[in-house]
Amino acid sequence: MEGTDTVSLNASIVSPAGVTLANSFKSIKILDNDVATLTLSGPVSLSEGDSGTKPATFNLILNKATEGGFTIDYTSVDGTAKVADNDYIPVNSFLTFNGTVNESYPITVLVNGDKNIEADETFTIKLDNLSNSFEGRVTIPVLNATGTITNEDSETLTITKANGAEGITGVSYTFIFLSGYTSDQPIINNQ
Ligand SMILES: [Ca+2]
Ligand SMILES: [Ca+2]
Ligand SMILES: [Ca+2]
Ligand SMILES: [Ca+2]
Repeated sequence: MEGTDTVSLNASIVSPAGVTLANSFKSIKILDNDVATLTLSGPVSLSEGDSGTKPATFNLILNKATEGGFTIDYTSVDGTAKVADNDYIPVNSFLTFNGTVNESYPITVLVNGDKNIEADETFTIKLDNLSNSFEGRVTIPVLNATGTITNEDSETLTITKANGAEGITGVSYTFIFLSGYTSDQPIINNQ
């Protein structure tokens, strides 16, 4: 795939004598009708883990060669997964394509493991600011893809009587998770 080419014609009449061209320079544009597609892979789903990080990898693939390179920006956006909740490490950068066929680059988001009892949570990778669309002939059918962090944390709530002896009114209880688990939702006790 290439840009629009302009070809110049320099024509003149050799015979018969006395015939001239009104305009000996003509240029014609050769419109390139090839189209190339940038495809963002996804959605991605992965199990969260309890510690460290795990990569959630999206790939951006160019299916045809372009005449010249270009860049495109990408960023992560909170959904129910939140950077502020340490669910994942945000990304905000760009990829540089040279313009070769089947050129592909990964976009990797590191998901933080934790022992927080949560719902399955999502974030989104968004593409923006294609630096050269080659007059609209590089297309991006899907501009964003979802990452789902599957929560695998669960724990039994342990209830311990805190102040002891039988017959005492106003007994209090302690509710704890063993093994260092936490919950990002309030624990509702109907008793
Ligand atoms: Ca976990
Ligand atoms: Ca969370
Ligand atoms: Ca989490
Ligand atoms: Ca969790």
